[in-house]
Amino acid sequence: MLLFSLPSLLLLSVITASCSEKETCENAQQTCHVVTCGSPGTKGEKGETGQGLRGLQGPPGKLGPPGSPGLPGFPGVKGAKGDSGENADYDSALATTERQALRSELDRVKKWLTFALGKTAGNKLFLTNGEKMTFQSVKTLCAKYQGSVATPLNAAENAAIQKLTKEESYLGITDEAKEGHFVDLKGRPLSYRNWNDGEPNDQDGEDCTILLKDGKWNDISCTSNFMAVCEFSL
Ligand code: MMA
Ligand code: CA
Ligand code: CA
Repeated sequence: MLLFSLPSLLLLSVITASCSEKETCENAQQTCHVVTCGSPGTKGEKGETGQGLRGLQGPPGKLGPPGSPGLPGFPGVKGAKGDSGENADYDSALATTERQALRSELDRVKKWLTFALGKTAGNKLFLTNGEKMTFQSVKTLCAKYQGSVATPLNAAENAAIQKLTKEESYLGITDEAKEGHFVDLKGRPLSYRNWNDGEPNDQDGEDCTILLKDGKWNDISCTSNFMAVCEFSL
């Protein structure tokens, strides 16, 4: 039996192919007018109970024992300086006592240094490193230690330098600036002199001064090597 003519069959197959299989029957009806809705079939019987043995999750367990303490933290930032306190006079008196104690200790150390290594005259300390060198090197050496080249201002200072070393030593006295006009290293004219007989003679252009072993002075070449002696105020 032939239910549809051939052109009708072709049209129906085109219309049904344009409708998605996932659409509900009602949705399909809105767009596909040829589709009609059938009544739902009867529901199948419920399946057998599964074989699963797993029970429900139990309650949380008891709290564990406490852990060991962590490492110490970093130190905090330093606090602001406190106020001067209730008794600033006491603090000041304490500071004075400490200053006096330091002064006393410093004096003791200076005495040890002088006893072992130096010679003094008035408030001057004369020291040597025991090396012979040019005049320029002596100036540089003494400046490095915040002293200056030994320059006797009187017989006592002259004797102190003489006793410090058995060698001939440079003095801080020259006529480099003006020939025949001997001055100290600050350019001041001499108030004390102890030239040897016949000196200064500027032999071959001598512009520096040395202390001879007998304490007398001689002018000498500044590039010759003599003992380095420096002076320091006490
Ligand atoms: C002599 C004497 C000095 C001079 C030195 C140079 C030893 O003393 O003439 O005046 O400075 O020689 O070496
Ligand atoms: Ca000279
Ligand atoms: Ca000379």
